Amino acid sequence: MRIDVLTIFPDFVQTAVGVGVIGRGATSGVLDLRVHDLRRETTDVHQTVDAAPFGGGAGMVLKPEPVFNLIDAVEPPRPLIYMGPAGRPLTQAVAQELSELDGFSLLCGRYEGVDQRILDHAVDDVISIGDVVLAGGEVAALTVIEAVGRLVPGVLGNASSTSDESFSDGLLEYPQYTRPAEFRGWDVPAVLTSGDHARVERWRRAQALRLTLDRRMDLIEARGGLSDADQDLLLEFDA
Ligand code: JCQ
Repeated sequence: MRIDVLTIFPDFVQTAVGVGVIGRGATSGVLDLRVHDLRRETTDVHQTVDAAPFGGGAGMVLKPEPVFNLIDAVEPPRPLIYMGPAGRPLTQAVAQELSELDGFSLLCGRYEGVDQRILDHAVDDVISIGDVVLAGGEVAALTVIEAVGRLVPGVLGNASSTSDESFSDGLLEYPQYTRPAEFRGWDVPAVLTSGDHARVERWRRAQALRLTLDRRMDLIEARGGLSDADQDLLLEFDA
């Protein structure tokens, strides 16, 4: 999968995509990540990428020339997605859709905004990572790359599965424990060391249900409430 990033902070993005599973995906050739510097497509001596808004007002707006010049020079893969708080929300389902493409591109704007002609004539889609305002789209773009990249076949090792995790069945993830079985007087739940695998599975589901009920009632409602089996599980483990 090819992912192109159009940014005024290419060093930051390049460094960030070089670490962890995404970095290994790039090294192994499964991910083809190409970071482009919008400043290199400027034609003036000061390498100007932004200018004051027509009509007045605070802040600076990303100029169209560097963006369209870069698109003409590179022909980055479509869809070209603009990262901004006015976009459609990023969800695991959106990440899954993007992971099935051969490629896509991410345009990082600044919080003051970009010239509307970029959105009207170059951008195919706008995605938001949440109802929060960042100083720039770079961290949002990295969030998309990480969420999508790990779903691309060959990026995660065999040991890691993407099917048994939070959101894949609409519940938050159950608590995990590792050695030692006792740490500073805090014991691992006995069920996890009992060897009763069926009971472990039921306990995990009960814990996931309890956590989701406490923190994300919206997710419970989206599943149509608690089933009889769900309620039985909560009772079985006093969750
Ligand atoms: C992305 N969620 C938040 C780009 C405008 C008006 O503020 C803007 C901010 C950005 C940077 O991206 C985000 C963002 N998803 O803040 C354009």
